Amino acid sequence: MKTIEKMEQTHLQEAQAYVQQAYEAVQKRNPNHVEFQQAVKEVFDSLVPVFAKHPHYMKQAILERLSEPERLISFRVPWVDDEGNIHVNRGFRVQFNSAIGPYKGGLRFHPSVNESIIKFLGFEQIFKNSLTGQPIGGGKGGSDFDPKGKSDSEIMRFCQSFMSELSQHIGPDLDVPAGDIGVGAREVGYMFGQYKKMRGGYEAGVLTGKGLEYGGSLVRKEATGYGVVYFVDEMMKDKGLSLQGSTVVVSGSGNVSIYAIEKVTELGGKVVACSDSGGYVYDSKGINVDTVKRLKEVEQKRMSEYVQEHPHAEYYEGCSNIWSIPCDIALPCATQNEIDEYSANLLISNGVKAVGEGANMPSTLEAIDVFLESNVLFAPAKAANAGGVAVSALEMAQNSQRLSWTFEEVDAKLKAIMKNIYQDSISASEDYGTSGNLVVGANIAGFKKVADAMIAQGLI
Ligand code: NDP
Ligand code: 2IT
Repeated sequence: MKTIEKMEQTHLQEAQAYVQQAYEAVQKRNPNHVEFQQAVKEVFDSLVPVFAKHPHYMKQAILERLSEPERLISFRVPWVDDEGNIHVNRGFRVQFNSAIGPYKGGLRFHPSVNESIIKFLGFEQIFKNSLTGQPIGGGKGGSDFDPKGKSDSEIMRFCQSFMSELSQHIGPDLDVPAGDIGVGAREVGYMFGQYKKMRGGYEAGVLTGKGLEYGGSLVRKEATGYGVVYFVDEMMKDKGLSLQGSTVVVSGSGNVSIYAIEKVTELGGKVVACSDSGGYVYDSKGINVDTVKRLKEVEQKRMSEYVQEHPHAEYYEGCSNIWSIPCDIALPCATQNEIDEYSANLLISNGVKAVGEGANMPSTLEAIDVFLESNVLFAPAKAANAGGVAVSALEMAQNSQRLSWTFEEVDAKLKAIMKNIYQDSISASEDYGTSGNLVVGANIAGFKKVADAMIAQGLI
C-alpha cells in the first residue's frame, strides 16, 4: 500500500474509533433516552469522514461537547381545569448550543414529551439552524400536557402557567421559542401575553410564530410545509425529475402537512392521502386542503370527518398503513419514527421516487438505510424542514428592525434558503466522498459551522 493511502486508512480508523467511543459515552450518560441516542447516532456516524480529513476536531473533544446540552431546565406546571381540578404537568427547555446565535427552537405540547424527546429535538435543531445560514443556536422545549379535548380557557391557563416559569430563561437575544406539535399561533399568543406581563416590556422578538397583528411574519405559518416542497422540488429537478403530475402521500394533518399539501397541489402534484393519529384518508381526486384546514385549524376535528363532506373518499383506522398507498413522493409530516424498515420497503416496492421529511426524525435508522441503499431521492429532516425555523429567524430580523416584509419578499427568501440548503448539503456530500447522500451532506454542512464557531470561542 502506498504511504498516502496507508495514512488515510489510519486516519479513517482513528475517526471511526473516536465516533464509536463518543457514542458509547452518550449511551452511558443518557441511559433509556432512546430517541436522543438515535438522533446522536445518525449525526455522529455521518461525521467520520470529516474527522478522518480534519483530525483536529477530535482533539477538541467536539462530539463530547456537542452532545451535552449547555443547559436543561425542567419545571413544574400547575394549572386548574374548568371544573376547578388541579393538574400538574412537567415543562422543559433544553438550551443545547449557542455557538452561532441565541438558542432557537419550538415548544411541543404532547403527552409523549419527556427529556429524551426534548433532547433529540434540541440536538437536531443545532445542525438544522446552522444549515439555514442564519445566526441561530439550537434549543427546544415543551410539556407532557395533552391539548386534545381541552377548552380554550384551559389552554390559556396552561400556557400562562408554563410561561410564568419559562419567562425567566428566555429573551430576544437569549432564547427564542416557537411552535411545534400542539403549539400554534393561539398558544404562542397566550404565551407572548404572559411573557409581556411578567417582564414588563414589549420584546417582540422573544417568540416567533406570533399573530400577524402583533409582530408575526407573513409566511411563517406556511413556511415548514412550503419549504419541504421547495426542497423536494429542487432535489427532483436536479435529477431530471418533476413534481408536476406526481402522486403524493403526506402523513399528518397539522401545520406542516396542511401547507405541504397546499404547495404540492399548487405546483401540479396530487396529494391522495393524509392522516392524524386516529387514521388516514384516501382521496383519489386529491385531498381538498380547504376542508383539512377548516377541520384542523378551525374546528379541531378528526380526519375521520373528512369523508362526510367528500363521500367518494375513504377513511381507514390506524395511521401507519398510510405508507402502503402507492405514490411517487412520500412526505412524512406527523411525528418521529413514523416510517420503519417495513414501511420504507413497502414504499420502495410501490415505486416511490422521492421522500421528503417534514417531521423531525420521521424515519427510523433502519428505514433511512433502506432509502439510502435504494435509488430513492431522500431529503432528511434537518435540511428539508428547516424552512420553518428559517422564517422564524426572518421574523426575528423584522422584529429587530420594527418593520414587516410582504408575503412575496418572505416567500422568495424562503425559496432561496431552501435552495441553498440543498446545494450546501450536496456539495458537502461530494467533498467527503458520499456524493448524493443528503443525510451525510446535511449533517456535515450543519456541523462544520457550529464546530468551528465553538473552537474559535475557546473551551466554554
Ligand atoms: P401539529 O400539532 O400541527 O400536527 C401534528 C400532526 O401529526 C397531527 O395531524 C397529529 O395528529 C399528528 N401526530 C402527532 N403526534 C402523533 C403521533 N404520536 N402519532 C401519529 N400522529 C401524530 O404539528 P406540526 O405540524 O407543527 O408538526 C409536525 C411535525 O413537524 C413534528 O415532527 C414537528 O417536530 C415537525 N416540525 C414542525 C415545524 C413547525 O414549524 N411547526 C418545523 C419543523 C418541523 P393528531 O391531531 O391526531 O394528534
Ligand atoms: O422543529 C422545528 O424546526 C420547529 N418546530 C420550528 C422552530 C422555530 O423556532 O421556528
